[in-house]
Order: sequence, then structure tokens, then C-alpha cells
Amino acid sequence: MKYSYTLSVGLAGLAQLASAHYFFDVLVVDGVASKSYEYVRANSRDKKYMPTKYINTFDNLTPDDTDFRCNLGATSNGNTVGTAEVAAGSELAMVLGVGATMQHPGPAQVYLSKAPGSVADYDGSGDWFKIHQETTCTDGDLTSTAWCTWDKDRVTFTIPADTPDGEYLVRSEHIGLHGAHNGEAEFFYSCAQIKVTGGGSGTPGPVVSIPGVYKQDDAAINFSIYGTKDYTLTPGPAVWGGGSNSSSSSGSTGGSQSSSSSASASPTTSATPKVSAVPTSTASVAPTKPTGFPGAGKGSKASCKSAKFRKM
Ligand SMILES: [Cu+2]
Repeated sequence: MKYSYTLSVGLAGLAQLASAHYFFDVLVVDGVASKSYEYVRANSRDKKYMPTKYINTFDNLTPDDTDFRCNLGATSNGNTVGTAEVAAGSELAMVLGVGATMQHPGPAQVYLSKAPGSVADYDGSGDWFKIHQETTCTDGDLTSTAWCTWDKDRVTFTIPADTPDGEYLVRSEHIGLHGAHNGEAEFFYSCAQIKVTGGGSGTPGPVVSIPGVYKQDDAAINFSIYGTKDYTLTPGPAVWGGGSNSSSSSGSTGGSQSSSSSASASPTTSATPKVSAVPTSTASVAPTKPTGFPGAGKGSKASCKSAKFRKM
């Protein structure tokens, strides 16, 4: 969408304002950060931070395309990055590049998909399951600070101790819902490559395919954050925390939901844990900044159609 990008840059002043657009490029394993794109597959977008959308797309990419797995051009470029060795039960994080923070309102998810062999050769065409979910952490403003991810630079999560050994794609995703009332939810996501060791014999699930995990009219995606107090939905399947694949994939439990990583080493349920406070694992690594808009996301230019977020 060259046209809309040019247009947004042309609007006076916008180029100087920081944007909330972003991409993940760093994998943290037990507190140790990798280099940029050491283990995270880079996308081939002209502007790496542009979101994937159903309509008014950038790079013609939608959530119905194969490249929705790991982002544009990153389905088969696994040999360009390394594979991080990770002990099951470890705490990981996927961090945004160029100092950006998630200044878009919306949920974050982390999915895993096991490679049949080497993950470097894996295109993500197999089963995916969700290991982490963050939605709202407070009863605050659903257009901003209510979200657990608000203004954070990373998504922090735990590899369930029960995860079978093997090589996996780790897909972290944040969905910006500010334009979702117009069908313009924005998806930001990347895949890292890991090799899980010391794992268990769990049966991850429910499993989904990517593309296919979301539909354009999913309530959790086609959701208006304006004039609403609560977001009681979750995009995609229920979180797997270990054990056998238990039934419910509804994922639509009420209240504030938060990180499965707080359930840590011995999760007992596949349901999304309900936590009302800010998840400690996230809070400890990513100190909350003041909630002013500009200042973060230095790497990207504004492009949102929603007036409020266009300025960010
Ligand atoms: Cu945006």
C-alpha cells in the first residue's frame, strides 16, 4: 500500500511523531537477550513494522495467507537464523526492535509449532498450539492502559515443562484493536526458532492451523474498544499449559486474563488463567513507562487510519 504510506508521511508533522508500529526481533531466554534477528526470522517487508490486516492491507498480506505464520517472506527463510536451545520450563520473551513499545490496544498471544525435523527447514505448515495469552490487566481505559501489553516492549512467557523435546517455531503476536470496529485489526508477529530440551510428554492442544487460526469476523478480532468496558474474549484457541489436550477451545472466559507464564512450571489446566493484577513475569522485565503517547516506537512512521493512534 504505497499510496497510503506516502499519504501518511505527507501529512504534516506525522513523520516526526513516533508510531506504535513494531516488530519482534529479539528472543530472550532465561533473562539473556539474543542479538537482533539471531533467532527470530526477519520479514521481507519494505517497512518491517507494518501490520498485517484483512482490509487496506500492506504488502498485500492478510491473515488468510501462508505468510501469516511468520510474516512476509519468513515462511522458508529459517536457514538465515539460528536455533536457540531452551530447557522446558524456561521463561522466554520476544522483544520489539528499535526501542518500540506496544502502544496499540489489544491482546497478545504466543503459539508453538513443532517441526518434523530441523526447525530451520520448517515452514510452519503443521499444528500450532497456544502457550500464552494476555488480554486486559486492569479495569482502566480499554483504548490504552487496560491492556497488559500497553507500552511494554516485550511479551514474556514460559515454555510449559510438559512440552515434548524437539525443535519448534515460536510465534509471538500482538493484535492492535483500535481500528477493529472497522474490520482493521492490526497483527504484529514474528517467529523465533527454538530447540526444547528436558521436556515432558504432554500432548499440546487444542491445535490450529495458520492461516486458519482466525477468521475476519471472529468476535475477539472484530471488536470495538470504544464505548466498551470489558474485553472478555481471546483470539484463537485456549492456552495449553501442559498435560493432555483438554477440550475447551472456546477461550472466551470472562474477566481479566493474563500470562500463563505466571503458572510457571506446573500448570494444571489448559484454560487461560484469570489474573487480575499485572503479570509479575512481565512487570519484572519491562518496567512500565508513563502512559504518554509519543516517545516510543522510534522505528516506525504512523500509518493508522484511526485518528488517535495515527498520532502515535
Ligand atoms: Cu497501527
